[in-house]
Amino acid sequence: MERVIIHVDMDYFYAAIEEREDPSLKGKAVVVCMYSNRGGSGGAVSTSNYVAREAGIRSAMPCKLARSKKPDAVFLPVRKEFYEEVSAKIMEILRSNADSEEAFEKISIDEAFLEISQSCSGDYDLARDIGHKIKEEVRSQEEITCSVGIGPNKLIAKMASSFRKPDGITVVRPEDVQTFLGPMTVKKLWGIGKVTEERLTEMGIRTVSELASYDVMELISVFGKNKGMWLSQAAMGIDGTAVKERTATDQIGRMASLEHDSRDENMIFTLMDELIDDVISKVKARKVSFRSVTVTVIFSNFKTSTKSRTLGHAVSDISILSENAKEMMKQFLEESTMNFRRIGVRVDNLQENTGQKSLFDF
Ligand code: DCP
Ligand code: MG
Ligand code: MG
Repeated sequence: MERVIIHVDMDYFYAAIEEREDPSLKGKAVVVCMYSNRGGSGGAVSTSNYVAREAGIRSAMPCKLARSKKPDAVFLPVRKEFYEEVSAKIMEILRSNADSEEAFEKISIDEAFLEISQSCSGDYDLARDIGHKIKEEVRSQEEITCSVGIGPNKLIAKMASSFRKPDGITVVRPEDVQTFLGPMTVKKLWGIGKVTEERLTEMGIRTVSELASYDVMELISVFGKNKGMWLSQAAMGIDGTAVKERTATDQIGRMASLEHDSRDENMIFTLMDELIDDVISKVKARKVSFRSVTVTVIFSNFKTSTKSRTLGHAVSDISILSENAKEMMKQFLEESTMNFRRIGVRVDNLQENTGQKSLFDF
């Protein structure tokens, strides 16, 4: 079956969250700034909404310069932890639309790839429907708009999502890849940096189609084997890399959906046992201990909630994980009335085992 990949990127993400939290900001220019810790007027723009962009304000620009371009804009400080929480909820919505748990790859705080080859059976009309469904879910659950790109691989999907922004959807079928990419300037090709762009310009290569028809051996002689090959393939719209979650190194966790949305304790605790077994076998394989346990519940309305506990000692013991995780899950059941959709168990604060067993291991 042909691969179909979706890339989703939130629109003016930090500023969109601030607008959502304070509706009086709507229609105004909003600039979210990362102020330097020296205080004063230093610092750079993290992002701005589209009203501010019309005034020429851009990410990474000094906040001072942004202020001079639009003195009546609202300047707000970055609230990274809060944006991370919103991001986690959005990522769960996105993940739930992928072919499987594993067919998902978050690539930054506001964007991810999902493979949907199976759910759309390779049909691009169905893929577009899934794209619209995702946009609607993100809008209704989190009041944020996003832009969606759909294509036969990650490279094309990523470039498609930025083609129409904000609130866009762009579908590039395999037969349209050349038409889509060809006229773009090489710097638009995902993965090409400033240095490469300049080198290509010196070689007289301006557009992606010029790069695609350039002799690959020449490219290799200039850029080396890997990069030269990659440039040539990317320009032809070829990208064989898989959608695959990057494993976090500082935590070990597993999530899974219940068979159907439910509050049935039997079903929930049975699934928890599976997740706990899995987490512990990874803990053992990596020869680490953990000092905190987190349980996540995603409710049937996609609202996400987590509880964490920090333990007195680092342990790698299944009974301690199980006891703590299940107590937290019981609290979730007591505090809520809604059905559960997905649950997760995670350990973090990892420490390498030194070889000496702690008391808890006996
Ligand atoms: N970000 C940042 N500093 C940068 C670029 C981005 O702090 N130089 C943060 C703020 C953005 C978030 O990352 O909101 C996501 O980055 P994007 O590049 O996706 O930009 P936006 O989502 O803000 O806007 P767009 O609508 O163009 O995607
Ligand atoms: Mg974005
Ligand atoms: Mg982004």
